Amino acid sequence: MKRIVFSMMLLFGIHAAYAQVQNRPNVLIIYTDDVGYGDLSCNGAKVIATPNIDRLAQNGINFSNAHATASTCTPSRYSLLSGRYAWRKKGTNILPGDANLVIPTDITTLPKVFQQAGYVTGAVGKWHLGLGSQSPVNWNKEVTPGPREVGFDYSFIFPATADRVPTVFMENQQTLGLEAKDPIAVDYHKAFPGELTGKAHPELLKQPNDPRQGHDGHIVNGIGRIGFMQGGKRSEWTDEELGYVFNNKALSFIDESLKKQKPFFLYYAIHNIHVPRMPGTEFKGKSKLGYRGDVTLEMDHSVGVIMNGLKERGLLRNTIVIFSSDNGPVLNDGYMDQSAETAAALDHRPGGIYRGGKYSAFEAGTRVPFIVQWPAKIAGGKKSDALVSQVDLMASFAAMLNVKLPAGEFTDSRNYFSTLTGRSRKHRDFVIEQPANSALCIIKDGWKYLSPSKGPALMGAVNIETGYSTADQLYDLNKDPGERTNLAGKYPQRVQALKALLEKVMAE
Ligand code: NG6
Ligand code: CA
Repeated sequence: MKRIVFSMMLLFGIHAAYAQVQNRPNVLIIYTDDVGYGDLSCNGAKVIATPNIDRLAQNGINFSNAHATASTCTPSRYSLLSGRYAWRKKGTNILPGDANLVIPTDITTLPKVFQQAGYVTGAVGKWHLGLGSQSPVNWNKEVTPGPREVGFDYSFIFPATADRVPTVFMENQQTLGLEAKDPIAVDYHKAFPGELTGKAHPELLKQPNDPRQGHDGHIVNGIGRIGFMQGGKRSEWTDEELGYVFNNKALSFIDESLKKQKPFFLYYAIHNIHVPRMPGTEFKGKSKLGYRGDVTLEMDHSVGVIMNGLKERGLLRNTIVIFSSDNGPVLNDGYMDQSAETAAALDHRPGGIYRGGKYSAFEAGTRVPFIVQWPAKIAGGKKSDALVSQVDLMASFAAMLNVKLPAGEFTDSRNYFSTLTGRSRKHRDFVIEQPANSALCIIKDGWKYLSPSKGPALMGAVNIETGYSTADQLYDLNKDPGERTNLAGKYPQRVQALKALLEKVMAE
């Protein structure tokens, strides 16, 4: 009898553990590119509607004080995936398209946390964290290390940005559609003889580049890019298809994970709304805001496609969906696509009430949209002004999954899972922001300190206020969220305290 009870207990125990694994939520991070806080209708945009993202907010929690760690792409992505501030590591600013992988392969990462908990992990979309360990990268064979070594079982990416060569897709770190007789070569310094460039042949361009900003190298699909490329003619993408291709790959990854009967973690890094903005044909001219508006509609549509896909597969209830952006907004970022003109004419403010934008130390640089939906556990329609940071996702999900981060391994990531899922109002003690020139800012208790730095107060071509100043700056974000009145002279002790805290964290 005893034996029977024992074996029943054992069986039950195994079953319970199995059920627990089965019940674990899927996790989908939709990480968009250059989408500003004010670009979404759920955050106040009036001249553009983002119904699919608004629905996420209606069914989840919309955060108004959430931060990317940097106001540019590579460092923000580095932090999200590694749980570490990028400014701790050299060479993690905006990378050229032929850079090597910047995330060390021997550290705990967000996807590795999920792998340890038995999840299938995938990365689809923009990468921009470098590939391989040898220079020049050989694009004609499997490039390693890459997403796999960072913790993704599956990857379907483009290497850097849509405005940088090589303009190809890579599936599991191999260039898609490559022909042996037409190998790819990439060079960021000199053009290949015989290859046409945007600089020499502006008449071939369907979207003119801004001559002040370059983007006049390799031409693919009638658009000039940064850098030069030869070969790989059959593997080059068509910009109008990027959204469609990535959506399909995201859904097929989900289907594969279902076949494996495992929960999934998908990092869906949507390429929109970064330049060059070249909407799918069905979105061209659909918005009032030129191509930037059109790709915003396309980006929102992608969210809808994936959410419908979850619904059709019966996965909506127990999937945690996080929608966010890697950095703040920019209008003219290298191409003359009418975005600045249309935004001005209709008074569209992509950064919302916040000052600055992409690249900048002011709030619009890192205060990004951040929405969490989880129907099984979160009642919808909530708003939160808790101070949260993308750097904390790794420790937060590790806590949810009961995965112990190795003792002795230093990270900047902290567990705020209960805040992110609306069960607590506990917020981050402080947030650190990294602008393009890496002169760090810190926010604590609603006060923001900007370190002094050299550099232009206005980035001319992109027309963005950087926040750079050789003087200390202090803003009271509660009373002055638009950072208009510098109170550093009035509150020197506050300045000293924030400076000291920043220095302490930097020295950790
Ligand atoms: C800048 C590019 C800009 C964009 C950005 C990266 C110039 C003049 N501008 O250097 O067009 O590609 O890098 O954007 O080259 S990010 O969102 O990936 O950080
Ligand atoms: Ca970006």
